[in-house]
Amino acid sequence: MKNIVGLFTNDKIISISPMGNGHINSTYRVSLEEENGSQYNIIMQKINNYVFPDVANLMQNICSVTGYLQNNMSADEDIHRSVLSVIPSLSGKMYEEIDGSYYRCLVMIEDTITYDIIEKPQDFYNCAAAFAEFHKKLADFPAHTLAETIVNFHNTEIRYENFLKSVNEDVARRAKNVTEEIQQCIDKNYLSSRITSKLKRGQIPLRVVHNDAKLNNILFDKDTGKPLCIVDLDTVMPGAACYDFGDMIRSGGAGTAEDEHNLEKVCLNMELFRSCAAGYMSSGKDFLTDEEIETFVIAPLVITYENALRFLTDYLSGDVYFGIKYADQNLWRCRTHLKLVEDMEKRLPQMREIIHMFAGR
Ligand code: GN1
Ligand code: MG
Repeated sequence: MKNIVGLFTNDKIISISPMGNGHINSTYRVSLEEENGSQYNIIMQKINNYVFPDVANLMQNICSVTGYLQNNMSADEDIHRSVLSVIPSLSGKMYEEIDGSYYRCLVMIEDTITYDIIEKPQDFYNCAAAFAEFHKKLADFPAHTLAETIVNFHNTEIRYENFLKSVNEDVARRAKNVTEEIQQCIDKNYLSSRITSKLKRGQIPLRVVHNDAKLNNILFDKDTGKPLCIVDLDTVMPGAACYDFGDMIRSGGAGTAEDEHNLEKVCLNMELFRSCAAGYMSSGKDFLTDEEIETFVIAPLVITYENALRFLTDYLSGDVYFGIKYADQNLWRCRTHLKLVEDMEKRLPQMREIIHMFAGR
C-alpha cells in the first residue's frame, strides 16, 4: 500500500487505516507528515474495477463536475470543504493503475460526520436540501456530456430483465429458498417503466444525477451540523432528478437498517418523508418542471423496487456485486426493500399530496 501512496505524494507516511462502509470501493485514511513536521490526512481509494470497468471516464465525470462546482461557488462556501477535490498523482494523473488495480487520492475534509441512519427528521431535511442544491447548481451543466459509467444504472426495466436471468440461471442454487421474494419482484414489475419511459420520450429533462443519494454520502460539519459536501461521486451520470429523491427515501425513509430483520419495523415514516420532501423542494421548486414533480411521487417506489431486484439478483448470483458481512445479507436487504415498497403503495395518495404541497404546485 505504501508504494501506491508514494505515487501520489513524497510526504512521509505515518499510518494507513481502512475507513467508511461503502459496499463498492475500498477506502483508506492515509496520515502523512510534511517535511516541516506538520501532519495531515488524505483519502486513498482502490476503485472497484468490476463495478466500474471504465475508470478513465469515471474520473473524467468526477473532475468535470467538481471543477464546474468549484468554478460556480457562492462566496460563503469554502472551496476545500464544500466540494470533493481529487489529488492528482505526482505524474499528473487523476488515478494510477498498478497491476490491474486502480487507485485515486482525495482531499480529506476534516471535522465532519456522516450518518448511516437518520437520527432526527431535521437531518433528512438537510440531506435532501443538499442534494437539491447539488442538482440546482448543476442545472446548466450539459448532462449529456457525462459518460454513462455504469450503463443502464437506473434502467429499472433492464434491472428486471437481469433479475429474471438470475432466476433462470440460478447459479448459486438458491432460487428454491426464495420463491416468495421472486414472486413479489415479478408482481411489482409494473413499476419498472414509470420513469424510464418519461426520460425516453423526453417528457422530463436529462439532469446531472448523483445516483447514490444516501444520507451517508453527505459530510455534515461537526460543529454546525450543516451539510457540507456531497461525496461518492462515482455514479454521477446523466439521468432523472427524481432518481436521487427516490434513493433518499429508499435508504432513509424507513429509519431502519438496510438489512433490518424485523420487517414489522420497515415502513415509510411519514414524518421522515415530509422532511425529505420539504428539504428537497426548498430549492427543487425553483427548477423542477411540473412533469418532473409528478415523478417524485413514484420514484421512491421505483428506486426501492429497483434495489430489491438488484439485491435478489446478487443473492441468486452468489453475492458477486454487493459486499456482504454474513451469508443471507443480500436476501435481507431485498426483503426490507420489498416490504418498504408494499408499504409505500398504500401511502401513495398521501405521498403525492405532500410532494405537491412542498413544491407549491
Ligand atoms: C451501493 O457502496 P454504496 O453503499 O455507496 C450501490 C448503490 C446501491 C447501494 C445499496 C455503484 O452503494 O447503487 O443503492 O450500494 N452502488 C453501486 O446500499 O452499485
Ligand atoms: Mg457510498
